[in-house]
Amino acid sequence: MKSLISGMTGKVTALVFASALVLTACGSGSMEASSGAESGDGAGATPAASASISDQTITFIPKQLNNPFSDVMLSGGTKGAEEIGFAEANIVGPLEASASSQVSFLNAETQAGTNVIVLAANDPDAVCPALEDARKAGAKIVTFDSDTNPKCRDIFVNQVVSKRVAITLVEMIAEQIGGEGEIAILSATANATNQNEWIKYMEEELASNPAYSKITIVAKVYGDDDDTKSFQEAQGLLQAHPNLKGIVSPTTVGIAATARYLSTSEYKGKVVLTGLGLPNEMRSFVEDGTVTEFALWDPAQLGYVAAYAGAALASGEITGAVGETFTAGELGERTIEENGLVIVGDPLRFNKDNIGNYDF
Ligand code: RAM
Repeated sequence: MKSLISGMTGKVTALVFASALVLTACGSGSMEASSGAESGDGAGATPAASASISDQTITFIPKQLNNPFSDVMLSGGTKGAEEIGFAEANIVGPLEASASSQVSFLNAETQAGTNVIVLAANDPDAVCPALEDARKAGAKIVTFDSDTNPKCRDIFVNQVVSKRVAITLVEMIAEQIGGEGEIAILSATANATNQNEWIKYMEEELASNPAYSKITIVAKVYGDDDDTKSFQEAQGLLQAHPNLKGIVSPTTVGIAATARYLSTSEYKGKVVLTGLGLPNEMRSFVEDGTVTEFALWDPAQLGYVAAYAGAALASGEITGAVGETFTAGELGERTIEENGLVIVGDPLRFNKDNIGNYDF
């Protein structure tokens, strides 16, 4: 299998996996296409694969290239694509996560006749017309990390149930600020479907759970998943809100930039920071006492399951209907839920006691 990675610069890097020929030769045989039928569970049973994956191509489009979270997620995606035996796996994407930045990349995939497109949408609607064109041309569409409007894709592979992410974030900030005080949210881009879902459910949880009646969100700011902008937004929050007790940053770029700012500021150890972060980026801030606890999932698993979902769609094993099942390689069987949703797992919390066990 051939793997190509390209960005806005037009520069193309070709990587050839040593094991590609062997895996391609296995074709769709490695997909466990008959898992639903074997389980004998009736509703979940699906027909065996009909189209050969070894003739098909898959392209991953993250929110943006050069985001460490995307890099880990894509490593899982290409690992899955290689195991499955796609003829070719590509990674393309914009260098910034603005609403319409992915449209030209989608159009290029349609032109190229790509069979499976796996997309982390920067906006629920901006990509829809381009996705519709891709589907008309025969592509299967899987979203991961951040969904588009559900009518514009076949399946959304979501890391964790969105409400569960929000509840975990609220629990962590409440525990760390002692249950009361002003908090702020430092998000990614203002249009990101995933971020906005999590923020909506956080606000609902804070408003409806009496345990949180003394916590108030005083500001929501957007660092656009840009390190410098996130750093400046963190600085601005602390200047504008002298009584701020804590910041929740549900983005790996935002939490790392905020931690860097806090770690050398007068607020270190006084203003709490939690959210969603990569253990490898946050380790030093946990060790130096800037951050007590934050959460995430394994982004590689998200990419890996998305690759298998794409293969199951492209082979005809599943259609995206509720109750269908497919096997996501070593991560086992997954079931399609309401609204074409596939859930990867639970959030993990990282703190000084366990962060040493994780390497991503
Ligand atoms: C950032 C992105 C991504 C989100 C993670 C937690 O890297 O905003 O979409 O899922 O953080």
